[in-house]
This record gives sequence, C-alpha cells and structure tokens, in this order.
Amino acid sequence: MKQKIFITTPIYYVNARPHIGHAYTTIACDTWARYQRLAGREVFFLTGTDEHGDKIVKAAAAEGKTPAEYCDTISGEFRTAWQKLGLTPDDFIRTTEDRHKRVVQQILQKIYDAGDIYAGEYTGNYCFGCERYLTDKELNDKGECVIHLKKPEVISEKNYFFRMQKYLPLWKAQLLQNRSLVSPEGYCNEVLGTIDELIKNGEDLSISRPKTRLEWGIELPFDKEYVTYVWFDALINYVSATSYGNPQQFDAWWATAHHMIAKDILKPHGVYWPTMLMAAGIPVFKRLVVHGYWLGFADQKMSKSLGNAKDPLELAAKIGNDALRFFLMREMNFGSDARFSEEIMVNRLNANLANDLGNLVQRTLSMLKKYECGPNPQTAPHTSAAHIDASLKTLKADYLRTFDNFEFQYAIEAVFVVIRSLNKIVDDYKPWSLAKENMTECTALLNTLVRAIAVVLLYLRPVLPEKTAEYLTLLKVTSQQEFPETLAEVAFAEQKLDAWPMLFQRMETV
Ligand code: ME8
Repeated sequence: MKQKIFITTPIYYVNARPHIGHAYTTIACDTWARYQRLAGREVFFLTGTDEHGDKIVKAAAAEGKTPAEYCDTISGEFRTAWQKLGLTPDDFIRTTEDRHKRVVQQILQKIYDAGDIYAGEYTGNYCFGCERYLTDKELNDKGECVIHLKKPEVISEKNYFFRMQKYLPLWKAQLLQNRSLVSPEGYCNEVLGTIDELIKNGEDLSISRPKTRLEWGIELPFDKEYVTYVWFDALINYVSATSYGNPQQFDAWWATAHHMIAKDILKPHGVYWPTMLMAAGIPVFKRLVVHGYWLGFADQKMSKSLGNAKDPLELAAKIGNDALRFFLMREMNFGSDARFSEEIMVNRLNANLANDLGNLVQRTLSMLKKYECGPNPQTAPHTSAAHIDASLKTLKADYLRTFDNFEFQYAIEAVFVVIRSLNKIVDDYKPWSLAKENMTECTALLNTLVRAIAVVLLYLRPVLPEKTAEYLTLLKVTSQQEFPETLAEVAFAEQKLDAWPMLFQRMETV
C-alpha cells in the first residue's frame, strides 16, 4: 500500500480575483503534490474557496449581485485559473456546499454538547479585512490593522464563545514536545508567543455573528438567530473535504494532513484550528508550513486590498506556465518574504532557464545533430560519466530531503548545481574540437550528456511539468527510477533528431 499524503492550500476569499499570492501557495502545493506522487506516495491535494462573511456580502453588493451569484462567479474564476495554470488539485471545496455546512454544524453541536461553547457579550476592534477582532498588538501606531492599513471598527454584541482557554495549555505542551508541527521554526516560536499572550489576556474565541448583522453564513445548530464566525466555518473545510464522519476514509488521510499558508493567517491556523480540533476530539494536523509574502513596489505585501498584486494568468500568458512556476518556486526562500518585480523575474528566468538549462539542452542536441552521432543509447559512457554519477548521488539525497521539508529553492538549486556542472563538462571537453580529433570520444561525450539531460529533466518534473513532459517525450526517455542516481538508470531511444522546440527563450521584458 502506498503511503498517503494530504496537502491543503488555504481556501481563498472570493471577494477578489486570484492574484499572484494565491497562485504562489497553490503552485507550491501543486509542486509538492507532484513531487510526492513521483516519490511513490498517494496524494490528496485540496484547495477551494471561502465564501461566507461580511466582506463577501459587501463585495457582492458592490457588483450588484446576490452573495450566492457572486460566489459562483469568483469561485469559478479560481477553479478556472488553477486549470489554466495546469494545476492538479484532487478536490475543490466551497464553504457554501452542503457537504461542508453539514460537517460545520456537526462539529459545532459536538463542541456545544461537551460544554465548550457558551453565550456571552463581546466588545472589540473588528477588522473586516481579517474577519476577526484584533488585539492592540495587531494595530500600527495610527491604530490601523497592520495588514489592511485600515482602522478596525469597535463592535459590541452578544455572541457564542468557544472555550479556547481550556485547550491553549494543551496545545502549547504538544507544540513544545514536537516543534516540527509548525515550520519553519520562526513561525513555531511566533505561535508559542501568541498562545502565551492569549493565555495572559484570558479571552475565549467568539464563534458566532448575530443574523441581525450578518445572514450570509452557516446557522448555529443550537441557536437559529446566529451564524457561524467565518474563520470557525472556513477552517473546518480541511476535514469536511476529507469525509469527516466516515472514519474509514477520514482517519488515514487526516493522519497525514499538511496545511500550507502564508504568515498572514498564522494565528487562525496555528492557534484557533488546533484548539478547535482538540475540542472536537480530532487529532491535530501533522504539519503547518508557513511561507512569507510576495512584496511589490516599496516592499509592500502584494494584496487585493492594496491593489498592487499581479494577475498570474496575464503573466503566464506572456511567459508560459512553467516559467511562472519556476520563478515563484525558485525565487522565494520558503518562509521568508521575496520581492516581485519584472527585473528580478527576467534575470532569474534568463539565468536559470535560458542560460543554464536552455543552453545545455540546445547545444547538446545541436551538436548531436550536426555530427550525426545520436542520440544513441548504445554508445559507451564518456570518462566524465563517473563524475556525473557522483554528483547525481548527492543530488538525489539533497533533493529528497529538501523537497520533503518544503525547501523548494534548495531542491531546485540542487538540480541546477548538476546542470551547471554539465555545462562545465561541455566547456572543458569541447565536443566541437573532439569532432575534428576524436569522433569516438565526441560521440561518447554527447550521448553521456543526453543521458544526463534526461536525468535532470526527470528531477525538474514537479517544477516544470509541461516542458519536461515535452522533452522527455521528444527524447523518448524511460527510467527505472523516478529519481535516478546513476546515468545507467535512464534509457532513451536511438533516433535522428531533426528539429525540436526551443526550451526557454531569453527575454528582455515580461
Ligand atoms: O485568508 N504573498 O483568504 P485570502 C504570499 N479565506 N502569499 C499570499 C499573498 C502574498 N502577497 N497574498 C495572498 C484567507 N497570499 C482565508 C483563508 S483558510 C481556512 C481561510 C496567499 O484570500 C497566502 O496563501 O486572503 C495567504 O495565506 C492566502 O493567500 C490568503 O488568502
């Protein structure tokens, strides 16, 4: 039986169209999912849309639509965007679906029956952008939300509360015992700090909104006058999409749950969600992995509310799905913020895809054609093959370790270390000179290089799925191993290559 892996993106708010930030997380999960499938695991990759709450109602009204119509449209745009970008989610959940509502009500009732939900009065600073009350620490010196740069509204209302305080010390103890539950490490420390702050101020979590203020939500099963607070509703998508209530389906997938998010939603995922799970009698997720922000002009977080975010489909239409994906995965150091600009993008793509990889492939195939010596798998290996094999062994170990750990940039860089060493072999052995002096060695070298190109293409499949598929087909490559660690593990067919598409074009602008 294959090992199972469950990976989730946040479910995105439908109050704006998909932008580059959403694309990043979804592409990162897709890259990881593809890697895991190739590594022999059975993957369940979940994404979706978060459709309830005040800000959706406001966005719908601004477009003159009912919330339901509006959600259908924008949710559809997210789904289409992921299809156009070639992403492979196994499920797309919407919080307005019955399968989700049912589970939210079931879990609410369970926690209510256990006495962990009670009625009370609450006054606080509510940020409509975050859809939650903010603490003083989350305001800047102008009293604005640090994420949305807008003053929160002071709201006072009767609400239902979840006894989060009861579970915070338990969650803290669990996290201290296993810090890898939240990673990279800095974010685990941040969660621990937030837990301490919440324990100190002694507040529980408000989990309802009166229908007099908001109707667009999931009704509380124990009070028809209230709907569920959107975060309490949304977080449950991770279990409602996993057949909660059907242990045969649910248990195995849930035991491997990996949630990927950006740091903007660390508090709901790192604090609310685990305490909710504990109260519902569900084990805590296996891992919460957190990345930083894509920053636009003046190093501001790219976001819909600041209006500085790029449209991923527009970019992909210009440079291709694979180039966009490659840039996002290679440029950001997972966990830290990264700058997004045209110049950074052009430099990265030219350096890695056009120069390192493109050049290696282009000159190797051109020489094979020019000197009419392959591809031919029967040729004896060149003397450089032993050196290449040694680098492949290192590659495999580094690649598997860093990919498993969500260090996309290092996994990709490990492949490029090999690609650059192959270019150096070409420069050092000069097949164009060998073609005049020693055709046997020239043939051995070029065919060894084709074999090595096949290997690096196999390793690049999760991050360049379209181009690698095209080239692996063109070169008629087969492999005994998904991630070979010797040249002998790959095979390719003998053929006369006549013409081939350009792998990656150098670009001046995007
Ligand atoms: O928060 N850089 O939805 P959302 C990197 N519905 N990632 C970014 C980004 C940026 N500049 N901007 C957005 C919500 N993202 C809730 C989630 S989950 C139960 C509910 C990505 O539409 C990143 O993944 O505001 C971030 O966490 C997410 O979009 C926020 O999406």
